[in-house]
Amino acid sequence: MDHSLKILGKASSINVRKVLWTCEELGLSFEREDWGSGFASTHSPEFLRFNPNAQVPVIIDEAGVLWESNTICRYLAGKHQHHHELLPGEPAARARVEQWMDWQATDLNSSWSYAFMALVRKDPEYQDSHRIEVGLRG
Ligand SMILES: N[C@@H](CCC(=O)N[C@@H](CS)C(=O)NCC(=O)O)C(=O)O
Repeated sequence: MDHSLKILGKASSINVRKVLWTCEELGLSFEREDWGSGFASTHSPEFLRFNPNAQVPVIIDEAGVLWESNTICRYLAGKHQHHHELLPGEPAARARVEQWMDWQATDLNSSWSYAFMALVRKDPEYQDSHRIEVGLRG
């Protein structure tokens, strides 16, 4: 089995899951290491070398290091385009894929992430009750 693709990031992260889902759709094999809160720290010098934003996912392959989940998904889909149509080349069809990816990463994510960090991750830095309430309303 070819393990030339390495994914850095815990599987419970939604942003890592996007990459795992893309790999599944494309039939790609990979190695994955657990990084992120609860696992190896993304603030360690070792990780910051890969992504100075201290966030997962990161991938490493023969082309180098890449971070930012949607960019990684587009890259993998584009690279393996010869047998899949995850990312169409035709502009209008491609735009319809990308509009959902951009909407998720901007509008959707920002509407619920504060409440998620407070109530699910229980992060002490996310304790503003008004912002939690707004997040729950959506
Ligand atoms: N815009 C980034 C966001 C990445 C992100 O928010 N990752 C979170 C996990 S979902 C993270 O790394 N948090 C820090 C940690 O878990 O230590 C992307 O889409 O890749």
